[in-house]
Amino acid sequence: MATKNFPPNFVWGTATSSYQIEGGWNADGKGPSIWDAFTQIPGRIHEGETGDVACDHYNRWREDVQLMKQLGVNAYRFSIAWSRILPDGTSNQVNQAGIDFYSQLIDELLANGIQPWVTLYHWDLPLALEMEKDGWLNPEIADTFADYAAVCFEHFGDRVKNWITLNEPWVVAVLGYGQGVFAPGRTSNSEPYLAAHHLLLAHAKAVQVYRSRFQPTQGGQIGMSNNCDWREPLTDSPADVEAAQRALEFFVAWFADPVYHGRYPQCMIDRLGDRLPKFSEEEIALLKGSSDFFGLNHYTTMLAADSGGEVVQGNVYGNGGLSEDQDVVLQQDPAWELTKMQWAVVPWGCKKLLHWLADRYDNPPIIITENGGAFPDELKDGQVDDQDRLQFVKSYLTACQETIEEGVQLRGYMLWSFMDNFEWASGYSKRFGIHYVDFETLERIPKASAVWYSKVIAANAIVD
Ligand code: PNW
Repeated sequence: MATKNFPPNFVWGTATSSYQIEGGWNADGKGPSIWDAFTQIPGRIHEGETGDVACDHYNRWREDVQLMKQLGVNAYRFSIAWSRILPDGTSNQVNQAGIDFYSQLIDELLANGIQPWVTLYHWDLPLALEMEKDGWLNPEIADTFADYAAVCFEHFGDRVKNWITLNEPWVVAVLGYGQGVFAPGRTSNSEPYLAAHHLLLAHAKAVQVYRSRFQPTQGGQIGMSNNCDWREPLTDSPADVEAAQRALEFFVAWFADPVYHGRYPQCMIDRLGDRLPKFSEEEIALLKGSSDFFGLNHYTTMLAADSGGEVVQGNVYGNGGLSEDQDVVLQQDPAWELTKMQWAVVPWGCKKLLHWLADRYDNPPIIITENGGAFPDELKDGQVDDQDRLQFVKSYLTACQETIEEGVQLRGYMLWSFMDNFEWASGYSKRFGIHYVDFETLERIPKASAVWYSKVIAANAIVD
């Protein structure tokens, strides 16, 4: 077998997010977030579970950094809990204990040769902003977010050189405001487009603050992480080919076209009428070119067909949110292997998506900021032999490596996730980690996939 080498300086990382791992939900002056509230509503989360303790990373961060060091990653992507820094979401009150927590974590990472990749927003909006201001539905939030971002740049930007403004605005908009399965739990067919609009403006304003006040002296990079799964036409009929294209435009181009081209995709403009807000000339100027790299979270592939005008509802917690606006029906090939999320394992879809993005956005530097899978891990004799996850990562990394050879500028790969954690509406029932977490004792155990991943990183190549 030919050695599958990665380019020099390839970014090898793992990823997590604040609400999913930290716990310490009200420790040391932290304000509540919409996820602290949403998890209290009976019926919303698997077995009523919450992130109150999660992996207790808030207290075990030193141990976690040591595990990362053993893994050999050169990057770690984590998110800042906005309400740990600003308890009511505004910069009127800064919580020094929150600043100290992230500051120490950043120092510890750097002391161990690991570059922090910091996400500013991974869904845990300060509850005060939701209750008092209507969260992402209020245009004011763009400035509020930019103020919060400035506090982070000011305190951490001397050491953090990689910033991600938003994690998966599609999920925030569609699952939070469309299907209502994630916080704040709203259901609507217009609010997702409004929330998305304000998310984009929040990103643009935070980037403006960074570029004007911090980047010139601190010299880091900033971008956004979008989730996108591949959409393969069900048949080669022009209608299905167009349906797959529409599905991708409603998925990722919704957020990436404004950033790279300064406008929404034409098919959204044509189909949504007044439900799609408009950008002013000034906003377009702010948005266009507002990312130094393309952050991609990628998990699966689905087949897309034209619905022929038949009304189809978006499948809950699936990948077809707002399908009714797209006239697209999604399905899986029954031959595909499924993970515990019922997401299909289709590495060639990753390849096709990377090429699609490279073509549409003029071959930008891309970082895969999430990829991984939930599998039925079993702890046996103190070990987890997760060959299924290992094969998953191997197959996707092989696709990535080939795509790089074909000229796509893929600069890094971050495995989701560093450890098992609170998987949103699925609670602790879905394990994505390469470290097993015993949620009784909070002990962490490297799985077979972690041992294998460390060899890949050391070799800078895919190994057996
Ligand atoms: C991403 N969907 O979430 C998130 O960034 C992580 O926090 C999460 O743990 C991970 O993927 C695994 O789920 C998604 O329904 C959640 O399409 C749901 C969807 C996509 C991404």
